[in-house]
Amino acid sequence: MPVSKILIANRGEIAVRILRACRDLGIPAVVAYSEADRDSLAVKLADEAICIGPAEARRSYLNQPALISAAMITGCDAVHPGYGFLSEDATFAEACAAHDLTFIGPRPEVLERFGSKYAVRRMLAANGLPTVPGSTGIVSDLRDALDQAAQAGYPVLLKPSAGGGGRGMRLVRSPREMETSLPLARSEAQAAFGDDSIYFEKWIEESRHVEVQVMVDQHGTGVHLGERDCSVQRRHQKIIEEGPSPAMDDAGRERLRDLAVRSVVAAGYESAGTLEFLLDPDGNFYFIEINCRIQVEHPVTEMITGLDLIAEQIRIAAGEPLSFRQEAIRFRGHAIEFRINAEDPGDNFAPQTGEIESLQLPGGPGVRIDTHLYPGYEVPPFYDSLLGKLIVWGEDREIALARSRRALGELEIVGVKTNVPFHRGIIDKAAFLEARVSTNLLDRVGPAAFVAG
Ligand code: MV4
Repeated sequence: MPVSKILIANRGEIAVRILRACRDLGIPAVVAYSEADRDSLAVKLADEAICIGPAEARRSYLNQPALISAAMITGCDAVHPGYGFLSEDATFAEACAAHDLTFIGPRPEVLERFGSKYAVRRMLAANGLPTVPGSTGIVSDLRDALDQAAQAGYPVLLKPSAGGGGRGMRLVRSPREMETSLPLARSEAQAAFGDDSIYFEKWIEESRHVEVQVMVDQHGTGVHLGERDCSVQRRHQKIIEEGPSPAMDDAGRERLRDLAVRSVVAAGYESAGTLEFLLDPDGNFYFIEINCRIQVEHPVTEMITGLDLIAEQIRIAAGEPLSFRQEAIRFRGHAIEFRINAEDPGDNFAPQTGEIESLQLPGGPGVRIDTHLYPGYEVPPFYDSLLGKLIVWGEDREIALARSRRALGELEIVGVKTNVPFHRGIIDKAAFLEARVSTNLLDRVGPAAFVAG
């Protein structure tokens, strides 16, 4: 479990964020980069960097032998996978362990156990978490699916057990739709995840997406760090996240946070993790899935707690006990995160690439920017479109919103189209201001649009 030098096996803003945590902890770090990221900010800021392969992620950031060799060549004893890529890959965590490298995340056997969405749902339900009514297991065949859906009642949402984040889900409104959708969902799941196991849940109307951040050490002590509300999404991509949830009262919040941490500790989870819930209009919450990694939106939690989640995640992987107790965590104010993407809101959010000609970042009280951009940086076409995050804090939601307006006004990225104008629009929409955002894709886009993506 030693952690005395860390290989950062990721790119973009999260590579920079991890590097900063390493600096603050006094731990040397090595940035692993693809040929396309040679001129990246993480490489520029790093003490040491090593090329792990060509641009294509399969051959670099997903190339396990290349990453393990890079760690060994540079004398690292730990690997931080960031989010995405290999961050929840039990095989990679196992390969790290086999080479005496500490994987900064849950230990491989824990990742393995939390890898099946359906199994996790059952395990956490057994530990006291409310889940959405639905199939009692993986559906075996069409007959079984029809029988179980008739029991649960339509509409239902088919979910691949090996998937995550909404990928491959399908809405089914009738037995006839089940007949066509189940085989399609199966073959999609097989193609996308190499596993065609499908389960289903009743569709929750007008739900919000609320998630609880937890931290559990290897000695079985866990804390929650509050919840985030991620109800502003587009094609299952979160766009704006905030905390605390503006849709919950203090009693509901307390119950959710407490149940979440108690159930994962009982189930043997460890490291940083996030439990996702749907919140219905009556204030009922239902567990849907767990993310076994640090998430894009972790700064929301850092802003309202004043803690460094990456540093804590590293300490946990090193076998240290949690550095704070639940009672010592003070929640203060409200934070909102805006994901800044290289995409054109005027062209159906098509991904953009090109050179950042100039960059003007906002500042002042309550404003944090996590980005890998610099003037002259070339946004490569090979990866996701996240350019960075603007995170704004205020004593309450009103103040945070006012500061967000100010900060979004100051932010200017020239050279590549971004979704900044879209954020400026959203922030003044009544639905967002009054926290009435929810999804009812059933009415809004229909089932045809509700497929992988
Ligand atoms: C649901 C749902 C309604 N009913 N599950 C899961 C992953 C996430 N990206 C979206 N997920 C949903 N799961 C049941 N049983 C609706 C969604 C959903 C959603 C939820 C909250 C906020 C925005 C959303 C956008 C699309 C789908």
